[in-house]
Amino acid sequence: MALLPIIELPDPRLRLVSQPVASIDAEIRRLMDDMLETMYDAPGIGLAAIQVAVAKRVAVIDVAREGDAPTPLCLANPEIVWASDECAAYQEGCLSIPEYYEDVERPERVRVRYLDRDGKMQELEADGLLATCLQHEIDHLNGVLFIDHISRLKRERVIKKFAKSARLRSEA
Ligand code: GNR
Ligand code: NI
Repeated sequence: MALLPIIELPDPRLRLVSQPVASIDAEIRRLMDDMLETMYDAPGIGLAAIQVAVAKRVAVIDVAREGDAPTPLCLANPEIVWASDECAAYQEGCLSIPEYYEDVERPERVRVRYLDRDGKMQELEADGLLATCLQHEIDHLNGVLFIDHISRLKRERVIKKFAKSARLRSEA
């Protein structure tokens, strides 16, 4: 297993649309395992492959609370097949936008179809934090970030802040 570097705003690769996985082979399983290790180390509750600069439709999630038994979830080609009309707001964060948190409103419940680590087609219905995280990760696979769901003023402010710190770092 290996820790992978996580790319951050304003890296333009975060805006790529990731490519579907043809089959779950050893390379994809290794990617999933490395992503889980990277996510637990961060620590985070989800990670999309594009965050480690791999433009494949792969994500990992574990919303178990610290101290509880881990519940790792590996998803390839995840798709929302149903979303509730009711919405819920959660304070979201993103490992690619460190230390920035904002409320985002999304459907409260979703049903997601995906291939698991064994290449088996699965369906999962979720609410609460898991529903939020599934939607956040599927957004990443489409080049969408949680800041795309907040006000333009707040979004432009955070993009500017990260662009400036990247510039200062490159000048240092
Ligand atoms: O660690 C994470 N926490 C989080 C909190 C609320 C909603 C979504 C998330 S996902 C985030 C990790 C991440 O950036 N995944 O892409
Ligand atoms: Ni994220």
